[in-house]
Amino acid sequence: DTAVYLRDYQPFAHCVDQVELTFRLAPNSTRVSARLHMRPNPAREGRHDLRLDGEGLRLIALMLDGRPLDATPDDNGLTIPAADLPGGPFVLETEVEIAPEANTALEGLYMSNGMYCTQCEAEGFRKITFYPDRPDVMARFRVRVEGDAPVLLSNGNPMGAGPGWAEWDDPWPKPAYLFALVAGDLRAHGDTYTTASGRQVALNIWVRPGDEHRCQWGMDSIKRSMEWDERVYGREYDLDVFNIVAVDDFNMGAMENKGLNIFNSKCVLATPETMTDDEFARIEGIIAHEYFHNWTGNRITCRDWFQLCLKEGLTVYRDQQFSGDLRGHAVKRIEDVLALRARQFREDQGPLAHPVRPDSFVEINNFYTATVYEKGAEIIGMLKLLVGDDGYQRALDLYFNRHDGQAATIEDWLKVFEDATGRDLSQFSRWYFEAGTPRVKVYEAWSPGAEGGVYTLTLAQENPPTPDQPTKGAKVIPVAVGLLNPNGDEVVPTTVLELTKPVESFRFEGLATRPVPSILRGFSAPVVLEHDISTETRAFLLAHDTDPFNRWEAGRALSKEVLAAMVAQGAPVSRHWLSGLARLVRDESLDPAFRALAMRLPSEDDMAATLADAGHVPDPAAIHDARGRMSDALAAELAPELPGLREAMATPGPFSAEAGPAGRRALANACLALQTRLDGGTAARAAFDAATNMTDRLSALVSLLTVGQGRSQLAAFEHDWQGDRLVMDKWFSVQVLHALPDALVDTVNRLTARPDFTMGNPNRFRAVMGALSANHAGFHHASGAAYRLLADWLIRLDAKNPQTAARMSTAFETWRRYDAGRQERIRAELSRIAQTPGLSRDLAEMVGRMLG
Ligand code: BAL
Ligand code: ZN
Repeated sequence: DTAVYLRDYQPFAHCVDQVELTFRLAPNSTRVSARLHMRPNPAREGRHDLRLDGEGLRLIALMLDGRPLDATPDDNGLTIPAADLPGGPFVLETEVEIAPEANTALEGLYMSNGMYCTQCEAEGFRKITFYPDRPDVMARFRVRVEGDAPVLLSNGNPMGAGPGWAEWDDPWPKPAYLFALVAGDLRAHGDTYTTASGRQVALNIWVRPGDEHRCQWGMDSIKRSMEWDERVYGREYDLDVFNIVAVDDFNMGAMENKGLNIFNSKCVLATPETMTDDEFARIEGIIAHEYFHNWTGNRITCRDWFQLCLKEGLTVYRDQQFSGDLRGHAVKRIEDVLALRARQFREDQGPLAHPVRPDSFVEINNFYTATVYEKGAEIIGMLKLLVGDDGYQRALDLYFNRHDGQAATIEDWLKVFEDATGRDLSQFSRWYFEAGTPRVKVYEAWSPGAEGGVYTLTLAQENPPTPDQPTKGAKVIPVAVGLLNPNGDEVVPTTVLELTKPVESFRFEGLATRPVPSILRGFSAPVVLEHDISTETRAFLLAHDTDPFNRWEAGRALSKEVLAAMVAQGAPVSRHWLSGLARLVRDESLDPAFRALAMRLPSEDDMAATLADAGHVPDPAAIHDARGRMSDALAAELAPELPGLREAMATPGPFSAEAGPAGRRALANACLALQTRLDGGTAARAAFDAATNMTDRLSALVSLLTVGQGRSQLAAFEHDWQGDRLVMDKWFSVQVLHALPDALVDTVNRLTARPDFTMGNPNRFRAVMGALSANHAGFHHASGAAYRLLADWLIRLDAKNPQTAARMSTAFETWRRYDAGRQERIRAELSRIAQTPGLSRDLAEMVGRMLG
């Protein structure tokens, strides 16, 4: 058993007070010298061996208090016996050699386009030097970088630089996973920010020469994030410089290294011509996320990796609040819930389900999941609802005061809320420790009376079994409810009901007429709501609900019901749905972004999940066809208005990526997609030619591809952008995503045969292989050819980059939803992967869990 267990946690036997690192950079022979100022940890009695982590390091020299020491590393590190250590403080010095150019896993120190960069979370620092690579060991780092690159960066404040060298000092103790180093021919887009207390901070976004003009939006986003965190959470920045570097080859979106955030270039570089509105919004959110980590993650970090949600759930929650404040809460909430259901509910429903705070893992990289991040954020939203805005603020102030400079746990986090608000959170804590999506069933009763009627809402919760957790206790579920009268007026405004028992009833008295309930407003808890209501009632809520989330949700539920009936019973497109949705799309009093979201039909994967949940075996081809017919029907319903609506949504003047104009473009382009189903592509071709920004250009292209057209536009797009990696990722991706099911495998094979397809760049790999599995009907083609193709590529990638291969294997996590033939084909591919000689621990753990 190679698993690590939470129950085995012990503090590290030694403390590291100060680290001095010197890097002499060379692509194949970088020398790293480390001086660790250490002492025994008073929290651990007795004398202990010193165990340092280390992987792939060639040990050149080892000294203790200035004297050479003889010790031989094993595969995972180096042990210095207690007998060799003095009883008090000591200095351990090591020198190792590493080869950044040979590092294709993109973990530790590696090279990307001739530039040195690092990724240390979670356990990459051990690939740089021998060190206690665990988050509860926090130390001050001083770093000297020597190399022939013009720019040499590390964490903290600059202490001096000259030709071929630079020194950095980080005054804030930090765990090794926050270490960073970047060296290369970089150019800065610079600015400054003055904090509330008057600290002048130099801001820089470092990019490859030629990319300087793509940094303005990122810089604006940094300043907005800094101002927001001061205003909303009272948190200021704490160094003299804040650096961001854009890197092309990166496994994640971005990384919050102290004072030196490293970003996947896709998540920071933006111009109107190269990035879509969705990407602009995402960049703003990710910059905020990494910046907010400075307090929630860096100043207060995690005791061990089981506590990952402590920093990630909270930081996602904070970036969601930020984006909601800047871009509108209703639309942001809908987008977040769409993502939560598409990724986290899907995870909870399959073999990879795990608690927000897991209690064991084989490879921690496999736990950077939607459950830890997004469900982790949902839990914080629920806590805030339960303790109120004031209680939340008091708890957060206490958290920062009590735990600043510490490596904390979820127990510490909950205790802060208990101490600040007096609330007992022992039952609530189940949200962290138990996997699975609770289901809440709704029953209604109405008794009229002379003094006014009584309406009773009965809520029953179920907590379904998940791997290793067959039974669970009742959760504390905040259910936000409002009541409407038959005219659509709100008679009971939003009230938060606290469901704590398996079944509970809530009474509303003095009502003149039987109300229509609007339940789980704002998606107040991450649960599946089961409420048998008529199509008419859903249409009523779609027309009248005063809660914008639930108004959208009513339309969504209706769309799913209609689509399910079309797939399962061959039913026609419902008139109720068509007229209700069309009315909403026409309603000029509503935010265009909201109308565009309402027009978006449930994804094919979402429909497969919904059908499986209702006890059907989903047929991917039938879902694809029915969804197409639904779009055709909506297009026909709105046909006369589509051109006018698009015109009304025009955004003249200079481009702005703010929420207002982006929402107008979203609605215009949703209309264009429908128009293309009616006019043979005339409008989309014209829109493609006329487009002055990537949002409009790509939308026109996708509209054409969706109806089997767009060849010449693809060629034009390639001609214009062939030298631009980030834009070409989109070109690769849309062809795969919108390939007809029968043509998917050929499309992928054609694209992967091109010289500009490479496994070395995770963005390019994901652009093709991520789209392969996201093309639901094509991926689940009955032949199983797409399953085989993805498995082949995952096996190939695993040999170079296990982390990305393992993450992309989740394409198979839904396999038990489908029919016996598809199940057998996927199982065969998973088994084939599992039996591959030399498979990484990362991918082995994932396929092992999926096979169950
Ligand atoms: N800590 C890994 C990247 C992120 O969540 O910000
Ligand atoms: Zn994060």
